[in-house]
Amino acid sequence: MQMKHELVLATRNKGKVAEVERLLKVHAPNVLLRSVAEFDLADVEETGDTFEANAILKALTIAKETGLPALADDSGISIDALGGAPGVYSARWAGKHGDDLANIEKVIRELVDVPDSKRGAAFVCVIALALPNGKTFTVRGELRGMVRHAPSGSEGFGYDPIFQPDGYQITTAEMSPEEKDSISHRGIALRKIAPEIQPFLSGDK
Ligand code: ITT
Repeated sequence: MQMKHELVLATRNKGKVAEVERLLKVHAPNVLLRSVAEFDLADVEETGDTFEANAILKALTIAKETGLPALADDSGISIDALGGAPGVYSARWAGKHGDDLANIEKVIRELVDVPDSKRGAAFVCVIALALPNGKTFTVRGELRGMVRHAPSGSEGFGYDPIFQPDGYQITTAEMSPEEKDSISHRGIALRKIAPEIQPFLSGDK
């Protein structure tokens, strides 16, 4: 039997954890995922101004602190009419980190006068792998869509209730988890990185 590679999932967001676990179980079955919650570590401060910088910062900090390889996700929504904001500030857009309802309300208010033709947006996800020795690797996934005027649906997390992907009439919060995975920014990034994990961990890449 092949040995499983241990990998610490360096995210505390429960919505993301569920999606990453679901996708890696299918696309990287040889990886034994451990949670950052198993270790007594402080939160990593996200000081970068790009998704790539923050994903690397999170993965590298956790890899160094645990002595194990780590995988981190930095993600968010980039809204055309807001010049790409909230971007890396998506989790704390309304002030308090991770207050999904307040974040949604703030975006709805900011776009109140913006017509449908100008409500384009993208969900962006950068996944980083890091080793305790400093080696890193990143991939990016994006999903284009538009911002709805009002929330709809109760699946998913974050901005899902107001995000309608291109080609759909429903929000990502109205999709089954499997349907969201099949098109999402995180699904795209994880399917890209899955085949790279084993070579990366065993030093072949
Ligand atoms: P970790 O840093 O612990 O991974 P976090 O929630 O702080 O968790 P980020 O800084 O990457 O993570 O912020 C991501 C935010 O972007 C998240 O809180 C949501 O508001 C939003 N977001 C990311 N992916 C999303 C998705 O699939 N659906 C809806 N909103 C999403």
